Amino acid sequence: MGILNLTPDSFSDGGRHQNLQSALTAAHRMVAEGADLLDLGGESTRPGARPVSPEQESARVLPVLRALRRELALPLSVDTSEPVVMRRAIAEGASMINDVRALGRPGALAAVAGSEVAVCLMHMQGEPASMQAAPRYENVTQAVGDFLEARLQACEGAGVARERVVLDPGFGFGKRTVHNLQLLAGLERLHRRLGQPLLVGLSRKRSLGELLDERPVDGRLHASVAAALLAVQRGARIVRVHDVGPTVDALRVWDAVRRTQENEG
Ligand code: HH2
Repeated sequence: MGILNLTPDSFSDGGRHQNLQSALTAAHRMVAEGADLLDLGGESTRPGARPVSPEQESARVLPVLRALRRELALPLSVDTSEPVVMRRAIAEGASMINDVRALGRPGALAAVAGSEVAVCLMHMQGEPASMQAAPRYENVTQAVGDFLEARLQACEGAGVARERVVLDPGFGFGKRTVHNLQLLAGLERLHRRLGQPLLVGLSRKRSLGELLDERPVDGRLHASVAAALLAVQRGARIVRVHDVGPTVDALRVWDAVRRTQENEG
């Protein structure tokens, strides 16, 4: 999943796409590099980010979604927590709603229930404005599993079949580096417990910088590729990444080894 941030303030690539053409060029590039789907976002969720209105978010995302639906055959996801934006995105042909608030806002479940889109439910402790202030867990993998199971049930209760649901542990969302490491180390267990496809987003995130002696965002490419590979090896079905080409290369090597291993019995 290639990330297309249409925000002025995203943590690693904010402000890059100030006009439609530049967003479309970036999307085409990610597709040429091997992306299977794209995730369009109009609200930054980085720690401390300012909220935007549904109108602003729609104005950032919908024109790009509309144009890409005409130009590309691959599925498009929209990263939003706002029911109004969800409904509009679905009407414009989005294939997935990716919600870092796991369809927790009033009206969000209803906004997707009447459609056939896939949904990604993510775990977050707190809200972006304050989530990194003091994240605490007794057992992060257990807590994330409990939350995602409950949200999956809420979806089913609202008429969203589990076949439509992808789950995401929410790396970096109300989690310290140690929590992110515990989650990644325990991802296989979490996957077995939940029994749903998992999406993982670690690309360029702060924990990777912290593991590399406070490396800034633009020096986290290799760490991001390693993290994506580790996630896929542990069962992630979708990895949400900024650097599609390098990630696809790494996953192709992994896939060739995996196939060979299977054939060798
Ligand atoms: N991470 C970000 C945004 N949306 N969605 C899912 N499902 N999983 C994630 O890990 C995830 C997400 C944050 O990354 P980015 O989009 O690059 O930054 P920003 O929120 O500042 O736009």
